[in-house]
Amino acid sequence: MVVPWVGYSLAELIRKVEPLGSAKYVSFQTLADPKTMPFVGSRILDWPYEEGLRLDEAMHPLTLLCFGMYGEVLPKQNGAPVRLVVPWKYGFKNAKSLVKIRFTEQQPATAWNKAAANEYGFYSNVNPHVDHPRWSQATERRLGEDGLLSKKRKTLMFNGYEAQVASLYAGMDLRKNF
Ligand SMILES: Nc1nc2c(c(=O)[nH]1)N[C@H]1C(S)=C(S)[C@@H](COP(=O)(O)O)O[C@H]1N2
Ligand SMILES: [Mo]
Repeated sequence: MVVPWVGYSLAELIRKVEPLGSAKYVSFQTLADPKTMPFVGSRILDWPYEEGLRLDEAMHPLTLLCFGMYGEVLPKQNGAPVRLVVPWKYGFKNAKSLVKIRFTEQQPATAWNKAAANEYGFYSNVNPHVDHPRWSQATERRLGEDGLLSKKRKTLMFNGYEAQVASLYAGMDLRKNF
């Protein structure tokens, strides 16, 4: 789904807080409030949901700290008051309702990687050439493209942002680092 997000580059915040030179990764902690988020009582995942990026991914201008969508402030279910948007990665990397951002030297834990490491890697870049173990990711349906029953289209490498982000992964084996 193509969403008109409202926000600014996370890099702007990162520059303001001046992380130590030893920082290599960014870890995102989120709210887990059982009163307003009924599923945090379930054992599907180990809540609070957490996500992580390498520092250079977090500094990329396309990585957004997001406060709204469609010109309005974020509704609660979309991650109010502030969430992450990383347009070249699978949607689950977009941690909602952030409460804490930490800089780390070691690669931080992520909720889905902890739950099923063989299915969800740290990077989670959109990649039509690397299937999820239980399904193909080579095609996708873009919601709203031509009505409710839109046809499938080929998934684009890095969700169509290859020219902007491929250099972040130069020399890396994206099958191993999925
Ligand atoms: N705080 C928080 N953020 C989260 C999650 C969550 O459980 N808690 N789930 C993730 C997953 S698995 C998905 S698929 C997307 C779903 O949100 P969307 O439908 O708005 O993209 O949010 C991601 N961000
Ligand atoms: Mo999900």
